[in-house]
Amino acid sequence: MADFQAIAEALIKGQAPTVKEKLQEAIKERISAKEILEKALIAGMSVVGERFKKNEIYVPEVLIAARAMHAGMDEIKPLLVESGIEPKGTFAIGTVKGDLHDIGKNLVMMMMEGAGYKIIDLGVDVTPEKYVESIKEGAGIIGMSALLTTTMPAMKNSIDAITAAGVRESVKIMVGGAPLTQEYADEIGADGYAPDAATAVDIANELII
Ligand code: B1M
Repeated sequence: MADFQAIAEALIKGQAPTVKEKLQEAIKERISAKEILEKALIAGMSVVGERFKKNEIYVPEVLIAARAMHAGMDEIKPLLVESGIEPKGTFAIGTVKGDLHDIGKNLVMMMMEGAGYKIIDLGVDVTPEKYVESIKEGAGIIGMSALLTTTMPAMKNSIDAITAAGVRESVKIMVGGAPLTQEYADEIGADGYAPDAATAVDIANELII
């Protein structure tokens, strides 16, 4: 019988080879990819998110856990595709125009992937047009990250471009990054703000209901 708890624990500790090995065993036992995803990988990543939120672990540990999660995802992705399991939603994320900081953006991306979202990584220095294109490609939630006070206004420009393109109603917009606040998010017309990567998952889950 597959030990989901042991897989989740190996993921939390960032033990990628163990995660891989245990997943291969679970697959041999014909456990469904959906069950593995939910009970082992997502369960493990949500513990990582909670611990990160409480400052019990830091960026390096999260990155190592995310690497273990990716190793696990590689094993089950073909099965997920075969079984036609729909992702929770499509999340396109990028650091706004003029801004090259991507460590926080990548953490948010990994947590969202770990929570069952399909990811479109727009990268850094993302123009308003690129966000608009991602909505046309199926993104239901847009994530914008900014680390510089000088690039925060690019978030408003991007939201304005999305509105001008006539697609604002078909998407939810979440913003974050060290200089951001809930007040600023409200002021520029974002739907959600998250101070950290784990909260970003909670907010996204609320936004897609
Ligand atoms: Co830069 N940098 N940097 N930098 N850099 C800061 C941000 C700065 C505070 C340093 C300082 O002066 N004390 C300062 C900004 C000052 C300001 O605007 N008020 C600064 C500056 C000025 C600059 C340059 C202008 C420096 C120069 O060239 N003169 C330049 C700008 C380049 C550009 O972007 N155009 C620059 C360049 C760089 C490096 C390239 C050297 C490097 C980036 C490497 C990279 O990202 N690949 C860098 C770094 C590393 C930093 C610091 C040291 C660390 C940032 C970081 O990665 N934090 C930073 C100082 C600091 O914070 N101590 C600094 C860790 C990361 C996990 O946190 O990104 O906040 P963070 O993400 C968090 C949350 O904010 C949230 O979740 C994450 C995880 O919990 N979050 C979201 C982030 N995005 C989210 C999106 C969401 C939700 C939550 O929804 C979509």
